[in-house]
Amino acid sequence: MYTDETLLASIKKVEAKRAANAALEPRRMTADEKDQVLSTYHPDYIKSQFATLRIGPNKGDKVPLELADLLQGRSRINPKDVDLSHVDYDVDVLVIGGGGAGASAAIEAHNAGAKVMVVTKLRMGDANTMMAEGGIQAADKPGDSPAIHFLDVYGGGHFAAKKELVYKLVNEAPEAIQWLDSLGVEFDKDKDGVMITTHGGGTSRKRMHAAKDYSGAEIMRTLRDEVMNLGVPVVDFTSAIELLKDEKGDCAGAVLLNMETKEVRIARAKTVIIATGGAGRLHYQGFPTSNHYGATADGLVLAYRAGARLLYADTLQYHPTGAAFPEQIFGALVTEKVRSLGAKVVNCDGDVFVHPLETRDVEAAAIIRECKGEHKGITTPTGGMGVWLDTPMIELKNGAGTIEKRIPAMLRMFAKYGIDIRKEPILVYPTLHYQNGGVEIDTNCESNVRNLFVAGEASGGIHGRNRLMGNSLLDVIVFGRDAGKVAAARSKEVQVGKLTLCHVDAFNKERTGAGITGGTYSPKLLPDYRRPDMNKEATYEL
Ligand code: MEZ
Repeated sequence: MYTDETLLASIKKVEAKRAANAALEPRRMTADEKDQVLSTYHPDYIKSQFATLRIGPNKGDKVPLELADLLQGRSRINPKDVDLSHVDYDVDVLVIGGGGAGASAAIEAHNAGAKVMVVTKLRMGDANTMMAEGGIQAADKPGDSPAIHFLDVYGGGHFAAKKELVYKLVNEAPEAIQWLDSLGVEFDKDKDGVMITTHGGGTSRKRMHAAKDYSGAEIMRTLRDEVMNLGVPVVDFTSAIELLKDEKGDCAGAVLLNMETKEVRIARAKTVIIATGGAGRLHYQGFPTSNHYGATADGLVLAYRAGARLLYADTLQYHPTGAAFPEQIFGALVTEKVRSLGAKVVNCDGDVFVHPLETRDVEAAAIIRECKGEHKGITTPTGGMGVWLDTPMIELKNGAGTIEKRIPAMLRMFAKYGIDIRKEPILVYPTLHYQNGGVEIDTNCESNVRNLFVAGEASGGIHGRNRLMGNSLLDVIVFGRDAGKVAAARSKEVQVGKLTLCHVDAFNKERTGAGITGGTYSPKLLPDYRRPDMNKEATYEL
């Protein structure tokens, strides 16, 4: 509920201009204008927030400060204390991560006849896929094509994506939708059974398929059921803390840590798939996040220490519309679908200052500029910043009942705090949403470490330097499935040699050589929200 006088006065201005704003077709920014707003206001351009890596395969590259700490951090194990002669799990394909990519990989690897095991530090489905709201892209309607989808992805990513990965993403998208439909995902359909599709930021065609505004939960529910129905073993509350190699230098499993008992277990595997998701819980630059609790960049750390190269680990996605108020949902995702359905962002005077569907990096930077540069933002009752997202425009444009029908989760999220988004605008500000880069992969999802595959948000190269809405749910399905199939096929020809942790010793040596001592234990595993003055017993280092 809004009670603050200044907010109420600003809302009056928004209401007065609503009808005119709803009818307005704001112009798109030129390429130069986009460059200008990005370089001045996007957090990725704040040089002081990045460090140069001193060791590892990406030595010399810049990454966010918090990530540099983890990538160059201390292993949680001392290799000489780990007994590699006792193997607890022996499988063909070890999938690390229980989100959309991990589940898709496990299903396909199992279907290809491999002995698969999923290990996840929380529970199956506790992942960013579950949190995804607005939808999944696929060019499967007349007037659209994978070629047009390719242009949108490639341009939206600033022409930096690996073209062969984009090619695969867009070409396999229609089949990914059919696969999900056949597994039982309840996509929004019209009365004739045709899937309803909408625009997202930077899409030139309406190709966003959705299950209301809980598309990710619907997809994850279905995938999780399939994993369970197939009887794929899932070891939960257990994290991978180092990868294992064999004496040939190929990936050969992982050291696992039971998060409850702190017991260490050895999983030998012919192939490993990292599907550990993103990094929002590292709260880069102090941003709140829309991410799941487990999003702490663990896969990047595991792979990096084993010698895998990262690509574009310096580019993050700040979703333009995180909730800025009330405090209880600070940083939570306000899906882009709200803007797809017709809501626009407006400033404290009720003026539209940006097209609502610019690509995410541009839209987010424009909102930050409006608040910090133009001083036309709104100070929230708790002292934060935001602009209005004028949600009542949706029903002006599409008729009463649209919000309840198409974005019921948004309606409920704000209703809990006495805000009726059908009648009142909401306060939004960018929130840390996605890791655009990650471990570099080829079209087989393989990293430069043999038999180490990566799928989903932990991989890098598919989206270039900026991802478009709805291409993440797509990427976890397309690349997750393929990683499962390829890893299963590869496992048939792999003979695992003697297990080693020599790469961890080598990494430790490199740290010492670079003068890095002490430092953070990594992978991080879980965020730490305890106050700095609290007694922080070291939790997971051994
Ligand atoms: O792809 C996404 O990140 C997505 C669909 C988010 C959203 O705004 O709903």
